Amino acid sequence: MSQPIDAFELRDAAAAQPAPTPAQFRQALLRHLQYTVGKSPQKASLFDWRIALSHAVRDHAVDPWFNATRRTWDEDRKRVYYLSMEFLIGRLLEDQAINLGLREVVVQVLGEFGLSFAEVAEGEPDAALGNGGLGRLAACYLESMATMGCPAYGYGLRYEHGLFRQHFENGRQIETPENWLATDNPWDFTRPEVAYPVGFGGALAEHNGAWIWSPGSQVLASAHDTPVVGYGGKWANTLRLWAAMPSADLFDLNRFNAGDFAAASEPEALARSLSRVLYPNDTTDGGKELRLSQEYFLTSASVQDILRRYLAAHQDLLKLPEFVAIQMNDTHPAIAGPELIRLLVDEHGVNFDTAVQTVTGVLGYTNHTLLPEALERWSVGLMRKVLPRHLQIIETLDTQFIQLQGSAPDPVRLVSNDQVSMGDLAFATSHKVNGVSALHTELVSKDLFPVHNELHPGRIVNITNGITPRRWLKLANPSLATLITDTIGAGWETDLERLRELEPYADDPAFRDAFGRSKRQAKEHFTGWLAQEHGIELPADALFDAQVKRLHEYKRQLLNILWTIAHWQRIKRDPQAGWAPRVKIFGGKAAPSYHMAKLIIQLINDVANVVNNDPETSHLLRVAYPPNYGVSMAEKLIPAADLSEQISTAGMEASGTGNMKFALNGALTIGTLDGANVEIREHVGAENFFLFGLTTEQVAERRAQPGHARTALEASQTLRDVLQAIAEGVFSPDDRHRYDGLLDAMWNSDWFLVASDFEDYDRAQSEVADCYGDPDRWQRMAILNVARMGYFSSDRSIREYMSQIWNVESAL
Ligand code: 9GP
Repeated sequence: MSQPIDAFELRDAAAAQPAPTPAQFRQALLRHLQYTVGKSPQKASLFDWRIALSHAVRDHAVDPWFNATRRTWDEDRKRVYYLSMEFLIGRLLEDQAINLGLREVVVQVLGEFGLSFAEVAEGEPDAALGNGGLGRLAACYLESMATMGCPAYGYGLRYEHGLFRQHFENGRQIETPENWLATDNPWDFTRPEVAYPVGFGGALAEHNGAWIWSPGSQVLASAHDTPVVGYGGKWANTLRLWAAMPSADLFDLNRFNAGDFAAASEPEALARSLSRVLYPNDTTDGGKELRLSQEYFLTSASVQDILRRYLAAHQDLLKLPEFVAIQMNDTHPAIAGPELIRLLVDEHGVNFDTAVQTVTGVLGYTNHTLLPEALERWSVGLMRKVLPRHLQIIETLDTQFIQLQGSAPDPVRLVSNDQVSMGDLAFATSHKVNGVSALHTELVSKDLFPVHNELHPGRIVNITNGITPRRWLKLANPSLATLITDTIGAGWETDLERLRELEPYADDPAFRDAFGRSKRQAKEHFTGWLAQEHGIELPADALFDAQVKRLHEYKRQLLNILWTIAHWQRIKRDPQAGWAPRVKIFGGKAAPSYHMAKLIIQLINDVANVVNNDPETSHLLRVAYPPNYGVSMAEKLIPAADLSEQISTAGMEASGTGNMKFALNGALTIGTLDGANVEIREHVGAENFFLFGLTTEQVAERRAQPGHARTALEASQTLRDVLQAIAEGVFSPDDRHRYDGLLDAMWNSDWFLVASDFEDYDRAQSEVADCYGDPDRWQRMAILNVARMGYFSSDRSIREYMSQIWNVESAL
């Protein structure tokens, strides 16, 4: 008989594991190629090599993962649970290799087979389980939590189809399904034994004063785990994604045998639909019932898992806040409050008020937006249909909240106008609520939750977003990362404030040259990829001026493209005026139902078509809009940029994180006083930032002025000329009226104040051009940007979450 394996044996073995030699790694790689993939090196495709390599790398993640899990149990540590409908993970292979200290050995061993790491890694699908900033932030935070030894789980949904793929037809955005799981996902550990039933609908009954909910239908949540390894490989956490499965065998074999194939599979397909697609919209909620059901599915499965883990080591549910911190990433998982209360009250017999107090001690809520359309509200009717018991709990919380407001004549309600306000609910059930930049947090306190704030002073805190320097500098920009390490030594990867040591080098001509060369390398890397992948040729010696992010009117890609037209008109008027060659780079997707955003995409492509084919100007101005912007494109594009466009209407961008990635990679920002731009400018220095535009207060005042759009347009001949050209069909000769709606909005409403900010933006762009004409000055400013961006590491953000919200300590 074989001996049972002792977990401690495993742990000790893990602790002892040294870094592999090239020979050992080569052997492991070949073993996986042969025994996992079933191929010989002679016959292996790039796909085969990637799968074998991923497994060889993944093997090294398992020991730290076991270790961290076991230590957390042994030491009975508090755990953080990050609940998010989105994790925009991107590719994992190179990221894991870097964090495990394997990149060099991988490069060497692949080289022995005539392969480059880049070409092997390029085949990995982008795990696009998110829309934009919110999802990418969740991915950066997972990586930082692992790096900092914060025991944590990320909980999300394992969407079969991540964010749609974008391509352009005649300049118009076309969406097709994304299929990241179509081939093997080597990072996935399937856990069929971890499955929870999640109920929907049904009926409520009272029995001896207690409520009993009998759901009308059930779906199983089945767990898939990915280890998330921190930098240095000292700690690893788990990203647990739930896949929806039918709770019973719903496949109707008799119907199938009778030839009714579609009907036979229908019930099963319906159950699986909960984790079928990511909603392609980061501002409004579509397909309301399915979206609410998805949110509950994620939340219920995660909360059941959390309680199961807690109860395996503890008995007293009232001590939950000592061992469990749950962070709600936006309102999407805000049903966590009522769900936890339901479980404590209905299934564990805890008194309602005690349950509320306990739950509030556990939950934290991050607000990521002030846009009313993005603050979720569910109709009472829908809530009653899908989650009747939760609605009942919310109504009780609402009554208590009204009482708390005493004799207020018009109290804030969690339920009003037949709608449940998920923001107010999330606030009421959390012990801390945070905004994501200093300005945003101020607006959250003042404009969004003033009454809550007065009732619970101190509950609102600010935690400015951050980005992981491992992915966004070390991985994405090897030429700059190497220069930094050669100059100040290693260690900045986990202590980003050390970049300050670069400051004196801003005045060192040799360093400035080297810095310029590293930018040039990044540009060549990007343009090479762009030419190969998209057939877009760009001159690497031009100023790369980039705006990449979701398409939204408040982000004002329109302002950017209108200015581009003005710039083109000026060059045409005076081609010999000494213009610095510029490339305007756009990237980003519009929600499929967002008509105006899609029209702006078309305008950008129409302008590109005219400008790029104008023989008089094309050597001085180009417009590039590579389709299907995502994490992997960002990794190539951001290091190549000289200028970062962060030009949202003030008060509308909660934080932004792209702004941080660009500045960390030495792009200068042209931006408004919005979101984290404000703090970036403070850190890098006002003299190293191109500021323009109305402030938040001025935006409110301007909007209140009747006819402000027309007034602003009348004051700007430049902008009128631009609009005139659009109206004449210069960019849409096949359809002169294509942009009538857009022009009408510019003249008559202009909610996003494009016209009001145009002249000042134009002034700031002239400053950019002047400055770019003085390479020493530009380089100096860019170096100082890099040197002063240490604050924006996601490690700093996570440290603040740990101390100010989660009350949890590092295990390292
Ligand atoms: O729009 C915000 C963006 O400004 C922020 O950087 C990001 C992460 O905090 O969240 C975005 N919000 C959403 O995607 C939806 O609330």
